[in-house]
Amino acid sequence: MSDEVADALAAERPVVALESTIIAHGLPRPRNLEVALELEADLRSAGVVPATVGVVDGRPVVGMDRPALERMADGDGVAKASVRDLPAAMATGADAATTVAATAFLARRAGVRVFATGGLGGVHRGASDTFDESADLHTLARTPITVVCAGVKSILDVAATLERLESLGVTVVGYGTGRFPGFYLTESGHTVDWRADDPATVARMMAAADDLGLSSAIVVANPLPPGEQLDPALHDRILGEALAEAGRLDLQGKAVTPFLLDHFHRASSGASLEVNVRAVRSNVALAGRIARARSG
Ligand code: PSU
Ligand code: MN
Repeated sequence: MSDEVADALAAERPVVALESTIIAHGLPRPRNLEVALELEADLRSAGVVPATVGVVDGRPVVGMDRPALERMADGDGVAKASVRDLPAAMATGADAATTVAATAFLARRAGVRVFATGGLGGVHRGASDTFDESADLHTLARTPITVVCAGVKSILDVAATLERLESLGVTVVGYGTGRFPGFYLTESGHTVDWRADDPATVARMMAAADDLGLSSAIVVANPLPPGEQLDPALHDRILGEALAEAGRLDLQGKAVTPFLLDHFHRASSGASLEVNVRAVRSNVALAGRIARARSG
């Protein structure tokens, strides 16, 4: 843990965890480093300590410094680490960017209770044949942390992902909406059972989960306003092409998600990239308000 994060946690000041896979494998260079720094600056100006998580030279870090962020953003040899990859990355002294799963796990171990990202991993389309289901889901089932996201990535099977979140006992709450957001899109076409309209309500949900001794996460699904989403017709066209291309290349394992996101960013001439960045920034801002409501 960085001193800044350790001090903030000891004094019960608000801290928000950020993941590094989005930096290393989700966004193109050089925008990725700019975004990583912007997110940290946004939190600091809201009076919240950022804790970007990753593995540097085999050491899990909660609260990466600027040189570490630069390594995540520039390094060609940066692995993508879910929880199962952590022991191997540590033992071999690797640099590794952490996914939602690995970030949630490490952040929680350090005592950080609020985490912001873009979109969760989930059940991929065709998963009944491929079994491709993100480890994010299983980790959230056993990690008591609040994750603010714009839903799950729209490249996934959203309906199946929501079913799995239900089976796995993960609390799902719409922020200011009863509709589940669609990452690049304001809504996914699915509903949620619970909503919160202010950060204090989310903070009370966290306290209730703690009182119950639940070991699962709370997912706060925060939609982009309709005026800021990707054009839905463009979205659907690119998605069809991206999935077809991934099928032709016979991609597997952890390469699938970065390929689809990169295809989106290129095929939309950067429009999806800007939407992705807007969603992450909005989620980070909300996570900061939730962290403050908890400690205030
Ligand atoms: N959200 C984004 N961009 C990303 C991701 C999420 O806006 O790149 C990353 C997260 O780190 C998430 C990962 O955990 O994609 C999911 O990968 P997989 O489907 O291989 O589990
Ligand atoms: Mn996968």
